[in-house]
Amino acid sequence: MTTIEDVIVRGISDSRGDETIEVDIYTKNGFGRAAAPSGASIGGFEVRALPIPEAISKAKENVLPRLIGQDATVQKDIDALLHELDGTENFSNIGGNVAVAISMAVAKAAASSLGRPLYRHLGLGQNLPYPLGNVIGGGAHAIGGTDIQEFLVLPIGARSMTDAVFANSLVHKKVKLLLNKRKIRCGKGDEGAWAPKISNDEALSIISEAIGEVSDYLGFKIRVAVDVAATELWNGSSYIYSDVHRSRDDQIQYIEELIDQYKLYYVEDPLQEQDFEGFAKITSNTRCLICGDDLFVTNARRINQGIEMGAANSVLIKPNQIGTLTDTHNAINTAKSNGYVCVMSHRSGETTDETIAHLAVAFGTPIIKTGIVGGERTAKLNELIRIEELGENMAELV
Ligand code: 2PG
Ligand code: MG
Repeated sequence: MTTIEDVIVRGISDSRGDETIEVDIYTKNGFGRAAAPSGASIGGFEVRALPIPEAISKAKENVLPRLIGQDATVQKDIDALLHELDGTENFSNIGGNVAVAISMAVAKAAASSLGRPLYRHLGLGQNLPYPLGNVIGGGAHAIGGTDIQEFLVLPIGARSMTDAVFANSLVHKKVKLLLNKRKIRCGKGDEGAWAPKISNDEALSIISEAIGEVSDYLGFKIRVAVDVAATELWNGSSYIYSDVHRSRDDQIQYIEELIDQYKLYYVEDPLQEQDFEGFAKITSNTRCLICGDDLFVTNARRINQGIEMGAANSVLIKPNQIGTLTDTHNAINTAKSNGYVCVMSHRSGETTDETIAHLAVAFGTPIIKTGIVGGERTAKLNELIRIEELGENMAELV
């Protein structure tokens, strides 16, 4: 019943209009479909995505035939097979984009064969994650916008998924009104965040004003967060902002000032992807969540290195950074067993695939970063609203 009978791979369009991999898996009575997302600010230590035509022809020749006859419910074996067929450390042979689409599609086919929601097939059905959504942005997602890649909000006081989702939407709308009031015109970046040409401070003060008003109106707390994506600012010796160059020490001081001044709840990638010591320094001085994205790349080995050094207290989880669900789950377990807060995450190039909504619940990440507007972002948020209907509760956040 759960044996894989057919596999199809194709190229589809993502939210940037770039081609990406989609995989369909058929069992006798089940079906799973998943697509690989893609990043713009890609960590140097992520697994490698192959160009689509090459990825498809290699998959058809070497990978798909080997999946036929496998049991879709034994995820570990499927993922081990993907590693074996690839034979490299970073999926540079079959492509991390092919691997992640297959890994997720197999899990979905297994869940469908067993007549269960994906999150219950993969996990115990834990709690619903709080949505971390970007409201203003720039960096690699909107050239000409802010230097810091993402200014985000997290509705920590919401008591239901619907309240949380719409709190973020209200902040997104309110921020646009405040920008209009200041006669600042802008479009949107890759993830639907407003992309005005303003300073980081201006962005933070506009968002603070917006969350003040929206919190008062809704009666619960909303906090501010940033993803600096500092590897993108780093030129090998300094962090290059449009108005100033900051040394590593200046950058650390700047981040600490932003945390204090704007009471930031969460800072992702405040420093470039190799600076474990710098991350440890910032982490030791604050109660703010310091999250490693390019630093850890969802890789249990790098997370362990961080744990040993006290670098960060939170880990961004992107399945396509590591290539399989088994590796993703390992990364989460490693982080969680050491008290790190895991944040499931989309990529800037997305599809309407909703898998990460289920992964966040199944693997128990208390936060999910997946934008606020745009069909490829709301696909995940709306799936979480549907999961809530099945009786799951919001996660605990302090
Ligand atoms: C990030 C992500 C998602 P990208 O840096 O966290 O917001 O961006 O997918 O471009 O790496
Ligand atoms: Mg990031």
